[in-house]
Amino acid sequence: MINACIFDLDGVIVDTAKYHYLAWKELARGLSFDVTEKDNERLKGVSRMRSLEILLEIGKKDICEKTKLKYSDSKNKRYLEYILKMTPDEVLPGIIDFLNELISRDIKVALGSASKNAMTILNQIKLTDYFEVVIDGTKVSKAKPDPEVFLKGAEALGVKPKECIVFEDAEAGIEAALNGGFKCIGVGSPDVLGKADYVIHDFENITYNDILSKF
Ligand code: B16
Ligand code: MG
Repeated sequence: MINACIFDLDGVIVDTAKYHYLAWKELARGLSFDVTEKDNERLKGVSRMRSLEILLEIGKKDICEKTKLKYSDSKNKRYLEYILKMTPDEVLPGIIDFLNELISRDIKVALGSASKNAMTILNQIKLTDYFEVVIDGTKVSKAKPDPEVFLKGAEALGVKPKECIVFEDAEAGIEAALNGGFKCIGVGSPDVLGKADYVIHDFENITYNDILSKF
C-alpha cells in the first residue's frame, strides 16, 4: 500500500539547476577557469559545500577551509539574487495537477531537498501549502546518497519507507531513496537515472494511476 510521496525540489518541481550553474560559473570565472553544462551535472543533488569541492577539483584549485566558506557564501548570495526573482510560472509542467491529484486522493506529500534555500524557493513559486512536511538542507547532516533526508520525511509523515514513493532527478538522490528502502521514480533521462524503479521524462500528462501501475 502506498500512502505518501516525497518530492525532490531542484530538477523535479523547478529548474533551479540553471541558477546554481550561473552562480557557480561566475565564481569559477573569478578564479580564472570555466565550468561547462556537463560539469554542472555533477553538482545536481549534492550539498553546497560538496558542489564547491567538485568545482575546485574541476578548476584544479587547492584552497583552505576558511576560503571555501567565503566562496560558498559568495556563491549563495549570487544564487539568492536569482531565486528571489523566481515566479510561480517556473513550476515545471504537470506538477501542480499531480500534487492536486495526490491531495484529492489523501496521499501525504513531503519535500526532501538538499537545498538550504528550499523554503525561499517554495515561497517564491507559491507551493509551500502543498507540502505537509518539508525536510531540507537545514534539517539534515548527511547528504544524498545517504537516505537521511527521505527517512526524516517519511518519519514526519508517519509512514514507512516501503509505503512511500520518492521522485528524484539526480543519481545521488535515486541512490538515497533506494538505500532508504523507498520506491523511486526518476524524473529526467533513463541514461542517467537507470537505477530508479521507473523513469518519467517529466510530469506532463502523468497521473497518479500511471505511477502506481509501475509497482
Ligand atoms: P543550496 P535538490 C540541491 O537541491 C541541488 O540539486 C544541488 O545542486 C545544490 O547544491 C543543493 O540543493 C544545495 O543547495 O546551495 O541551495 O543549499 O535537488 O536536493 O532539491
Ligand atoms: Mg534535484
